[in-house]
Amino acid sequence: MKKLYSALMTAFNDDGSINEAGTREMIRYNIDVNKVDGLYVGGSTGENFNMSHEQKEQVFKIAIDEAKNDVDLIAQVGSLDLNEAKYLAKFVTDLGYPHISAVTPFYYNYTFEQIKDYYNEIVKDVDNELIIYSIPALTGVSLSLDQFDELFENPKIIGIKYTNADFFLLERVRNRFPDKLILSGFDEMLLPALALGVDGAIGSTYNLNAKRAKAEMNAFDAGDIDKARQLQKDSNDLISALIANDIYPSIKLVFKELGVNAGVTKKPMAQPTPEMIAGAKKIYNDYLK
Ligand code: SI3
Repeated sequence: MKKLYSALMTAFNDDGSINEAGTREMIRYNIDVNKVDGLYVGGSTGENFNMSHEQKEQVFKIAIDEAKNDVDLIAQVGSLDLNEAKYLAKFVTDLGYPHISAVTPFYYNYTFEQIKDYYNEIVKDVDNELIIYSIPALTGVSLSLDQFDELFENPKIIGIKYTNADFFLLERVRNRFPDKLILSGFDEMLLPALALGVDGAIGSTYNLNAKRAKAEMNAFDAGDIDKARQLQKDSNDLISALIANDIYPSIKLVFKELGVNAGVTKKPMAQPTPEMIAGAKKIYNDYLK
């Protein structure tokens, strides 16, 4: 059974502090209404890389406290500060997170040996399993098939969150590592990723669009490719509109239309403008009502 995860957003107040009530509302909405299989906590969509260390801890605590054992939880602990990544890996493991994930270290053009050392260090002292978060478009780090192979020599490294439009590599990865967990990260490319055999998907737009994405997965599994294509087209109309209106603040604004207080994004992310608010209302009316 393929799994669908929402990449959890963080609700912020205007001053950049965390809006705990709003963050809890989004978690509940994902579990009770969207009926997702899991949440990816502390990822790009959660604005992890905008946050202080204390805020990261706060979000990890809120998410597991609210979600309890209702859904699977993956905590993204990767950080340019390896000591922080190791600390957070232990912190979330102690909180009870069943999986951890870590973005490839970026900015300094690390060598593969350094990247490998980063992953092995993160998992070394924790009794947990790690999913590599590969997102070359934002990190500038592309891992090759052989490099994934080397990382998988560590048995605690169990999979990849594959946010990459390179489908040649995805096919190679899927077939070289049939037992590894491969989760697709680009919501607008879910169908081709399903065709190549991913085990599920993690994404930002599933916060709003999980039911359609689940229906697409089910149609795909049932062999109804025409239906799956139509559902992907409908999803992509929504995703295109969200991207055109600035995706993260817009998802939060659409949440508001759904009666969920999702707060705002944290600066320097864009703050809502009257045009953006009007755009989000239109997106809700056109694609989600
Ligand atoms: O870490 C995360 O929050 C994600 O799951 C990111 C996810 O891959 C999203 N990528 C980014 C950069 O936000 C996608 O869900 C993406 O927003 C969506 O496919 C629209 O392009």
